[in-house]
Amino acid sequence: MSNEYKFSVGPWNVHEGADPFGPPCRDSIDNITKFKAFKAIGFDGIQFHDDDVVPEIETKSFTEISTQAKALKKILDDQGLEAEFVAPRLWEDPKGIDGALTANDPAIRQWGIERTKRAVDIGQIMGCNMLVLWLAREGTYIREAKNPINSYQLLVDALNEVLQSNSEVRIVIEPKPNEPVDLAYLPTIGHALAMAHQTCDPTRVGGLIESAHALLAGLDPAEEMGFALQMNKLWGVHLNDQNGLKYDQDKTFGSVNLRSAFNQVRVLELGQYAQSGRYVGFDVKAMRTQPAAHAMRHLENSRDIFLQLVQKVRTFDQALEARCIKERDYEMLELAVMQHLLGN
Ligand code: XLS
Ligand code: MG
Repeated sequence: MSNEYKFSVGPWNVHEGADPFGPPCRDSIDNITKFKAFKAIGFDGIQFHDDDVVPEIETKSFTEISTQAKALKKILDDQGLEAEFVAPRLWEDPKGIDGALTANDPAIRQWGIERTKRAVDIGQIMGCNMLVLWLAREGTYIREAKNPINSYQLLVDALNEVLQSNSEVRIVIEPKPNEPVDLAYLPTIGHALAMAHQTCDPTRVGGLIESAHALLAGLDPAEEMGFALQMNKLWGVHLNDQNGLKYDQDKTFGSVNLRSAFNQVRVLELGQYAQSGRYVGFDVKAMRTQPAAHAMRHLENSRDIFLQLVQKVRTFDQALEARCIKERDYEMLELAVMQHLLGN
């Protein structure tokens, strides 16, 4: 059991800079070039969507899909990398416009389940049993569009079908309260883990917490992580930062709120997350203004800030902390944290 952390990142974290108001502003970089760069800056795990592994997956047969997945697995092996998880990108296909697993049309729901099972198959070929479900469009723009009781039942049914289809798979729910939809189902880790307990095998369903998603729900990411850690259900993290209640910004970890970042690292240390062998994932994006030559700095910087904060947590004066807590002198404790972060 090592207390060293290992890090993961997804190919979508290096992107061309398009946003809802403007086109791409940087050239595309092929995945193999990205993987080499990730490895060089200290990342050993790669997060995948199914169509990151197999582009245009909807047009391909299972034989083509497995051939491409095997080829990519070989590339990862050669570079000393591994796949952390595979997630079905149900939200980009036109069929999933109103959600997939909770769509009102049963044929779409069936498509969503089949595609999710296919993502499990891809994961198996890639050597990972983690299936991440970010339920992007499972929710509504207006409440009257769906029956929430029904929708939550449909989600339980879908999770059960996936669990029953493969005895190895571990489903990892990544909650987010909104965006793209106005209101998403399973907005917090509490919702996700409550649902996990309703499935046919709760031991195989856990959660992944993204800092910005917790912030968008008005919650404290570190405390959300603590909730999941208490249940042994924190199976992944997507560390990043977020400046207020805006669009999902995926900013460099710690770049908005250093104290909150410190507390996220602190809770991971308290919960012995490094010893669990799970990856510290980042879900960060370069700013659109960033020239191509520096469009990977957000990854390097996030990892660097994380590691510096690990040292901050490990060197915080424990005796002083214990004394402040005993005397209930939380002003002193707060000042000590601030001074430590300021380097004094
Ligand atoms: C989007 C999500 C997504 C997941 C993987 O907001 O964070 O990137 O991490 O599907
Ligand atoms: Mg994420």
